[in-house]
Amino acid sequence: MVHLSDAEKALVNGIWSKVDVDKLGGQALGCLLIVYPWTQRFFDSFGDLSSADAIIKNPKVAAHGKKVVNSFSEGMKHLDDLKGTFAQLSELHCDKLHVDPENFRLLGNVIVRVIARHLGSEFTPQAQAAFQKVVTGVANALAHKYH
Ligand code: HEG
Repeated sequence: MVHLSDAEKALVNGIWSKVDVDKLGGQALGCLLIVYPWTQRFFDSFGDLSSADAIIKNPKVAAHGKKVVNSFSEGMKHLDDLKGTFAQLSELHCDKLHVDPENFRLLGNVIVRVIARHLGSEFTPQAQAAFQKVVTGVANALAHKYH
């Protein structure tokens, strides 16, 4: 379980309010598929993923990234109950989608990287540390129902 102090919660909420969630989603999923190409195996119905350029321009990547990061954003509203918030999605990713939970950690790290790219020095080391706790917490919550 991760615990955030009130000060850390204020930091992550401040950062999140500056992020364009829909755009971040497509960029983060695109980045995941480019930097960790083995993650492409879950998305063989998405069409052309043959190059970084194709991935960035692929509308299905943008749409799915938007869906995923909007769901992540729900978690931002329930920082004290991430396990409850993601329980059903954890079951879905385990039982139906067969996504290895290591991928949740990779996506979390990529989300942090994309935010850093957008916000630059505004994303202070303190805010990054707090945000890293959130992505770890979400990844743990999504992995919680695996068996
Ligand atoms: Mg997952 C579907 C959320 C990481 C692979 N993911 C979904 C859906 C949501 C979601 C809300 C739609 C569920 C539905 O249709 O009911 N995913 C979600 C979150 C995170 C995550 C919150 C992490 C922050 N997902 C993730 C990762 C992979 C993955 C890392 C694989 C590398 N998700 C995946 C696949 C689907 C979903 C293959 C089904 C896509 C489809 O065919 O529609």
